[in-house]
Amino acid sequence: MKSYITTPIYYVNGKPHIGHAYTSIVADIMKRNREALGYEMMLSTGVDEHGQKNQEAAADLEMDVNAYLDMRCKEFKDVFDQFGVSYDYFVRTSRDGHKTAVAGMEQTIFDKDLIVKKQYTGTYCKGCEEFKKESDLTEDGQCPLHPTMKVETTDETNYFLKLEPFREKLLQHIDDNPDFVQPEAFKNELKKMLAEPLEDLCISRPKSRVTLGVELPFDQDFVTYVWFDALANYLTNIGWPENGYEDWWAGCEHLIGKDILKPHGVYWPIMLMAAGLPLPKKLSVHSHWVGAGGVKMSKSIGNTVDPEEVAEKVGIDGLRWYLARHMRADSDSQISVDLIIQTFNSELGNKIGNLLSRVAKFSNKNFDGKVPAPGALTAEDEALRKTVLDAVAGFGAWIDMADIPAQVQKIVEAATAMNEYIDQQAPWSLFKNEETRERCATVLYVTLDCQRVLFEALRQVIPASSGKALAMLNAPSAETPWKPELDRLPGGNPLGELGTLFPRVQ
Ligand code: ME8
Repeated sequence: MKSYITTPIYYVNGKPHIGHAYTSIVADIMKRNREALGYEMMLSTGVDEHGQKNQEAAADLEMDVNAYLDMRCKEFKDVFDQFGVSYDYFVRTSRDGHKTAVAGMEQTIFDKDLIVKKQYTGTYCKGCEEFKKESDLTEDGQCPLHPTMKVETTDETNYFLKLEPFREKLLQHIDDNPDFVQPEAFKNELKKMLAEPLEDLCISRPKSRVTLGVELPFDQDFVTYVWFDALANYLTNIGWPENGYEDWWAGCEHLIGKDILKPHGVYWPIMLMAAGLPLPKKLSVHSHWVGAGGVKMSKSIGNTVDPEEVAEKVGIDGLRWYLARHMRADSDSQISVDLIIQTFNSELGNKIGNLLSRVAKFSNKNFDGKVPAPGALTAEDEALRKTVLDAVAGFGAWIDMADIPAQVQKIVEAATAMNEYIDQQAPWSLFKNEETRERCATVLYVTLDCQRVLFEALRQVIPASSGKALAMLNAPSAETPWKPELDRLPGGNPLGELGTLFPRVQ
């Protein structure tokens, strides 16, 4: 079974920020989840190197455009590598094979008379890299998504793709395939976009304005509109138009933020239909991160969250944890360095890491460096074991993007239950008397084995720390396909080298 997950390819007109890190980290969590189920996986992420914004960003720094693209591309790649994004393919749209394939797709559509040349007068937003209708703009005539970038007036001849002939067919596809766009709120938004007749989509830019792009195969005075070129990455990454891409494509899921629902939900499916190609399996849409108090993140307010700065404080997994845990499915979620640190200390530090340290260190000291061997189990032991097994069950099954926070929440609840169990059972007191020492060993064993189960599941979310925790427990390697099971930590087994998993951050 094959599953192909894609992230958006990000504009390189600035440094990578928390939003970019988010979609790629979530994609990585989903890849690890499916790998644990035994799927053969492909994950693509990368950068969108064409278009006017990137071209102007290079000019602003007075840099050669190729040197600029190389520099930014490396910054994005470094962030994804640092945060453990296990991509199989890093996209650069400047790649020759990609450009040839894009031109091929355009020629196919052109030959079907679905592309027309005409004059256009109107407004253009560089932020969106899109022509705007008056109804798309705010009262003072600006783009609501890019209020600080002034929209420009253009009067140009360009090439346009006809969208309207495909609108009904696309609506039908959405209705016939209930999982095609998720969550429901975004599906409804998309259906609203498709409720009215669609205007033709401008798919070219004159070279007099934009040079950074793929030349049109049928008119060398133009480059391809950056969105047409960028969307095609999803196919060119897996080798299209050569054979061999089909199985990956059949299992393709695009992850995107809500800001780019229209290009992915309207333009891309119609481009594919126009080219005579099948549609991807699924479009999973997430909301946005905003600053504390619900304020949009901006450099001038000073409420942006720099992934590298956060990683210096709470580590890679501290950030991965917050991102996995706190994104809400269909409304914006708050993020700030303080919120990340608070969550790190209270959940990873106090609830999860501390318990492992306390129990493993106590076992190490009093049971000869070994996992204590258990005696008979009580009802309380069985109750905890069932709670933990139920809590991690979701990680042994397919997790949709929108369901990740709820699954992580269950892990927190299981960790709370483990802390309560330890407080009630008080193995430290049980150890003091000879006659309760066996009971002490059982309590420690139950806790350590439950922690093994918990960290086996958490490999999907915080892989590096979970690997360390499992090494401290000296747990046998988990099998693939993975399913949560009790009693795989042998009693009497030596413990590994112990340490502090999540050192407290002030
Ligand atoms: O749109 N919260 O690139 P882009 C969550 N090149 N996610 C966020 C976010 C936030 N505050 N800000 C950005 C482009 N993102 C095109 C894409 S794809 C064929 C071409 C994430 O650099 C989210 O995934 O503007 C969003 O959709 C994407 O970055 C936009 O990245």
